[in-house]
Amino acid sequence: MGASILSLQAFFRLFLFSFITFCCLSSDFALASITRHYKFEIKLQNLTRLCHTKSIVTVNGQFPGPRIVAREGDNLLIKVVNHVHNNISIHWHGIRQLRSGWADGPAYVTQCPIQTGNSYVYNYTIVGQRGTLWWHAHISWLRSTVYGPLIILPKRGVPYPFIKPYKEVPIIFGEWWNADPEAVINQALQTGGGPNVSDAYTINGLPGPLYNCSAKDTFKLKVQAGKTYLLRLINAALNDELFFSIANHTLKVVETDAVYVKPFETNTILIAPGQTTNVLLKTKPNFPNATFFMTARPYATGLGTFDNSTLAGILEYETTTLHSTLLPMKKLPLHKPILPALNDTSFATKFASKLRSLNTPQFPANVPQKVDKHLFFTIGLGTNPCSHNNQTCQGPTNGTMFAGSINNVSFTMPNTALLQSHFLANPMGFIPLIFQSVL
Ligand SMILES: [Cu+2]
Repeated sequence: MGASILSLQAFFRLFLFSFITFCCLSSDFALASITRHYKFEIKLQNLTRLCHTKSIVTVNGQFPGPRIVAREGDNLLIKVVNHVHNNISIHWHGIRQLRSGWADGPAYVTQCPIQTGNSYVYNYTIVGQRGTLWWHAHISWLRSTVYGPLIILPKRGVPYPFIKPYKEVPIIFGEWWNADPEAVINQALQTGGGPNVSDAYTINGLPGPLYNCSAKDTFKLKVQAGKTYLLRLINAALNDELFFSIANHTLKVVETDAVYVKPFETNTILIAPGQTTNVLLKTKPNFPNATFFMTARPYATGLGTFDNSTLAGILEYETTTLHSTLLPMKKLPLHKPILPALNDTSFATKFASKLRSLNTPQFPANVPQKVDKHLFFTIGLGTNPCSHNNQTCQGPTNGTMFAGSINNVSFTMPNTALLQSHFLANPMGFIPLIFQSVL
């Protein structure tokens, strides 16, 4: 009897121990990673910009699209349902997709596009990345309206390698066409000329007051004095590198493309299409009695025309009761930043050379130390002669059409889709078609 009571106590102790261990472990697991579910309904939405109303393809009717927020290590399950007439696929720009290439999103490359009335669940885990990325449609030019931020926070309990910001604000640049962007790219592909340039750049979907009929569509960043803000900058413009600056303020670059960098300060940043950059904005210690433009416009040196307009948003300090007797916000002086010239390559080169990996024990720069072979790539935009039977060819000069190239070799569109070639287990039937000029 005594022995059985003892063993009962031992059993309970063991049970309690196991239970506590299980709880601790499972909460550890919960902290380590979770699965996050999102639903993207691809649908049309009427939208007016620059006094032009049109129906655009969106996710959940939002422009820009919804924000995805996850932590490093999390699993994402995103169900995309296509309610529009266009085929669609969504790309998770910058996600490494380790062993989940089928969730990457480029239509006809890693998946067939999602057809009208169909859906697809993107399933992937974020491994070894944290910072700002973004998502966008990856078929034709639908990414002109189908895009949004993808924010990866560090694992729970892991701090940023920089001061904890008071607030975080995604800022996403885009391009706006009054025309239908699908018609614009289709025409360009047919004629071999450059696509018609956009009518405006946008900041969080808004062109700002420097465009006609646009003053009401102005992004305002309301801040408090004496705080640090983390601006998560994303360039979702289709074709243009952009300079960006906030008048009378300095930005500290701390991360690009979801990789921490050695912090450096600058008045202006340069951000390529597809690129992301996190910057810290330290606001003035006291209410400045002024408001400040934040502007962006392109850096361009290539052939062809480009949209050389300037977007503007406004940095506005919130007043406290202390300042309530001051001038109303509208009367405050408005400062404007001075951006580099449109073709300021010297600035671009200097800026790029400042980007250095953080390279700390926690975030090492693991790059190969030994190089087996050096390869030299020149990427350019040149021209090809129009084919004789192409009556619609209207490139930059008579009888030519634009052609992008690597080492002066252009891409030749294969006759068999990559997926089909893979399915037929005949990759070699595909590869020589692309690189026939090289082989
Ligand atoms: Cu992309």
